[in-house]
Amino acid sequence: MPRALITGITGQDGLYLAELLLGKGYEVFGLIRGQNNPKYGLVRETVPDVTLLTGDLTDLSSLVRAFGVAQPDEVYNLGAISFVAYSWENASLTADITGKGVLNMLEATRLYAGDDLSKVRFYQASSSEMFGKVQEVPQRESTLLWPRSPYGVAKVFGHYMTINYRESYGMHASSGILFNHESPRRGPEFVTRKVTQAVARIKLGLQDDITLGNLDAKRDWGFAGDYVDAMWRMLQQPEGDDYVVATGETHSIRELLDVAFAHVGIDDWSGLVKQDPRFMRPAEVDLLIGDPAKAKEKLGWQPTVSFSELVAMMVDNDLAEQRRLSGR
Ligand code: NAP
Ligand code: G4F
Repeated sequence: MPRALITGITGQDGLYLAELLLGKGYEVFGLIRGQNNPKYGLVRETVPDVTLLTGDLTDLSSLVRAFGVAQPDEVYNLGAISFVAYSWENASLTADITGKGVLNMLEATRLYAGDDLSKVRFYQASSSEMFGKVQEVPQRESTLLWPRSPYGVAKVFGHYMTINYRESYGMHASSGILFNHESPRRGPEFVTRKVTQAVARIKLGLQDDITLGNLDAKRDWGFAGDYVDAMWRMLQQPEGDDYVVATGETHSIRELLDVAFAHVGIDDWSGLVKQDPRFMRPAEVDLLIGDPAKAKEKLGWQPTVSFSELVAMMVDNDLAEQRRLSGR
């Protein structure tokens, strides 16, 4: 039975990946931080077969101990401060966790493997946010990185460290440059879930309107369940490598609003959406659209959920959740 260690088990991708690996017969270990993590119960309920180990990406000794217990064949480093807007307010913490945390994981992997680095494979959750002020359209593996946020800069550090460990030590280390991926498990701070939650609440008469920032930014949005499959496929390749994972389509926040409101029968949302500079970013990433050709060719990967299906899935989930919570 192969063994996998996942950091970020309490997050959106951690849960989908754990379900995928358990379904494939893996023994799965998840790293969880904090003395009383509020997501502990959710993880226990969603993936009861995962063994939870205490640790923090900023604490190398805790990672070394987790490796000792998990004895993993595959390591998926998904843990991070992942909310871009928050990274300006907490730039140093973001550097420590999202950036240096990757180095700690690579070092823990090397210490665990000792003389036999072939016994373990490593996945790093890199991000399309690294493309920032995009230098090429669509973005591919060779596109120059130009990050626009402390989060993006920290991800670039982790990305190049992963490549460096592959080149320096021959580690089977892969970096997935994943474009935005969403699901009913997406945190409510991200724009897709913020919109689908608000649309559901407006439809049910629980909320009057929604306040957003920049409506013109464009993102390449896919379904998280598809994207964790790409992570797994990377670690099944003979060599570590870097892959863009994306749908190849882009949509603005305005289009997201069109599709989400239309799904509940509201065609004109102009009076329901407000804008506030509070939600604007000091430096914006205006346009993301990925070219997933390499992932398609080498990994046999392709997305299975369209943009409109994804938005409908999230709105339907939020309608059900809000009905349950409100009793309406
Ligand atoms: P998420 O839902 O925000 O989950 C982040 C995870 O990181 C949580 O489990 C969180 O644990 C954990 N974490 C935070 N600080 C930690 C620390 N100091 N030590 C250990 N764990 C820590 O993110 P996601 O959407 O699942 O994304 C997974 C990864 O992919 C992240 O690295 C993200 O940056 C990257 N990524 C995401 C996307 C996307 O569109 N979703 C795209 C590209 C890359 P707590 O619950 O304890 O906070
Ligand atoms: O949903 P977002 O917060 O996601 P963002 O910044 O693209 O980051 C996500 O995707 C990255 C991959 O490219 C990941 F690496 C990262 O971890 C995260 O998962 O914002 C999307 C867009 C931005 O342009 C933002 O300015 O939506 C715009 N936006 C407009 N109003 C808003 C809002 N974003 C949020 N969160 N909240 C708003 O009210």
